[in-house]
Amino acid sequence: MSGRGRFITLEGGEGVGKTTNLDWVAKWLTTRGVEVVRTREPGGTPRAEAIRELLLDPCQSEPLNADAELLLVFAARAQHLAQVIRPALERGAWVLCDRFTDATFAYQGGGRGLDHHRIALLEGLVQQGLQPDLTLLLDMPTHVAQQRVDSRGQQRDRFEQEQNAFFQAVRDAYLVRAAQAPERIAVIDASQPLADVQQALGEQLSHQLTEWL
Ligand code: Z5A
Repeated sequence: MSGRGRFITLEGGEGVGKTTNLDWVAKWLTTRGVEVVRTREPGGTPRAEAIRELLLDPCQSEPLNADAELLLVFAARAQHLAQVIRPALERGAWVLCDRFTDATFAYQGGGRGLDHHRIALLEGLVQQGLQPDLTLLLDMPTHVAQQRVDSRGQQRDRFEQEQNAFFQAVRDAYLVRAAQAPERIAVIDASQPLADVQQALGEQLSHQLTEWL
């Protein structure tokens, strides 16, 4: 395969199975001869991972201002794009990223209630027109996803400590984005057994590959 690589993102609320399925998608692509760069947001480089720590820190002594949160997300993204995503795409590798800017519209827009136009302004500034070629949106009812997170038994980060209304607003915002960009965002029912989720992911990827190759 030659030319610019493809940029694929996995999205969805917490606990929908992004991390679990990222491995599977990476393997699916690798067995078809694609060089895959697996990464995540916020994060993906040492400095961007340091920003991630700030964003997820549940420390209650100083609340994080919503605008500061938004700017930190885009600061991490600018670094990630410069160090990892753009160089990989330019050399022809495919980038598989756990969350990207749809998460910002969902969490900072839907969840925090920030104005979408301000998010779009930062998106234009930082991304200079770069968008994912395909987004796989794992969707499921928030209370079921919460049960999955609880069953992992790990300490909850700053986002995971939010209430159900926040997660519902995030889910709604994701679904609005999917309805606005159906050619890019494929919605997958993540409440199914894992084998069925992965079958749906495989079908979506096969369909895209036929279009791209
Ligand atoms: N954030 C933001 O606010 N703005 C932004 O622009 C960006 C991010 C980019 C960190 O993300 C936080 O950053 C995120 C939003 C914010 N916070 N939240 N919430 P993250 O991706 O690291 O955090 P996360 O969404 O909480 O990831 P997660 O908890 O690791 O969930 P996941 O990756 O979607 O799920 P998983 O770990 O693969 O699966 C959860 C469990 O379910 C696990 O035990 C699996 O074995 C199980 N599982 C998975 N699939 C199934 C099926 N089909 N059936 C049954 N069980 C399953």
